[in-house]
Amino acid sequence: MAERFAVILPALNEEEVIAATLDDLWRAAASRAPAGAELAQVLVVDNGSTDGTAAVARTHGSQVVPEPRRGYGRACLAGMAALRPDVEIVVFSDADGSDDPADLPRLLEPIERGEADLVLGSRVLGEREAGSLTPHQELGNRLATFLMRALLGARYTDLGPFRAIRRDALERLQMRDTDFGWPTEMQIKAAQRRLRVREIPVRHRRRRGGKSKVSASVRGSILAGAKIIWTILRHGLAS
Ligand SMILES: Nc1nc2c(ncn2[C@@H]2O[C@H](COP(=O)(O)OP(=O)(O)OP(=O)(O)O)[C@@H](O)[C@H]2O)c(=O)[nH]1
Ligand SMILES: [Mg+2]
Repeated sequence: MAERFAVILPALNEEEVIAATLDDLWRAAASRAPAGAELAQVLVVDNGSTDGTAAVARTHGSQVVPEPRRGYGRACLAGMAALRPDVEIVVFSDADGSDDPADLPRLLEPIERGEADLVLGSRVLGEREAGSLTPHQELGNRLATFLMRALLGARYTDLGPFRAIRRDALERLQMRDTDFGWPTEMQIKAAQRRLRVREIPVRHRRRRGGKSKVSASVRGSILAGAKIIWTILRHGLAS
């Protein structure tokens, strides 16, 4: 019997784009080869949105998980807590349409073939729409991946949000970060615990609408960047 996968999308005020994001996701899942894992659950974690994100998400085939305490990592943890017992693979994706669900098959295949526990979508290796990553995001990414290699011996090209992981492996990582250190923490722990990790190129687009919460604001970028660097240093110093 085919394995089942779930997609967790943390969302903060994404009313304008969430419908298109979810429609694209279901379409991509429906056009997959029948032998592949089956999309069993789409979880939009509503992180205290003040717009109609939750209502729109509900009418576009997703289950809405409320998590009023803000934070990207908290939203991911809340999504994990709502996974159905039969789900064996978990995909994380942004809610703003930046990740292309057409890349889902390539993200899932190494796990389905039993060759990887964690598959990371790399925006750096993939094709990027002009402006999808700001210059300071690209620079921050380069610094963060350099530090991860220098301090922890972990070789990555990116810290992107689009990724698939075996559920049992994810639970073994005992994720803790409550905000934008979440993807970094996952990658560091995956390397330390010797998960079978693979990076694959993914397409990355500009958000399809709505407002940026992170990269377009100086404050958001500095806070997220500082948290990422701190997460690397903390694990680097402890190891
Ligand atoms: N749960 C949660 N999600 C958030 C928060 N801030 C942003 N998000 C979501 O996390 C994803 C990434 O946020 P974005 O605002 O797209 O950040 P970005 O990708 O750096 O910037 P742009 O795409 O350029 O706007 C989106 O799905 C947001 O809805 C937050 O505080 N909590
Ligand atoms: Mg975005």
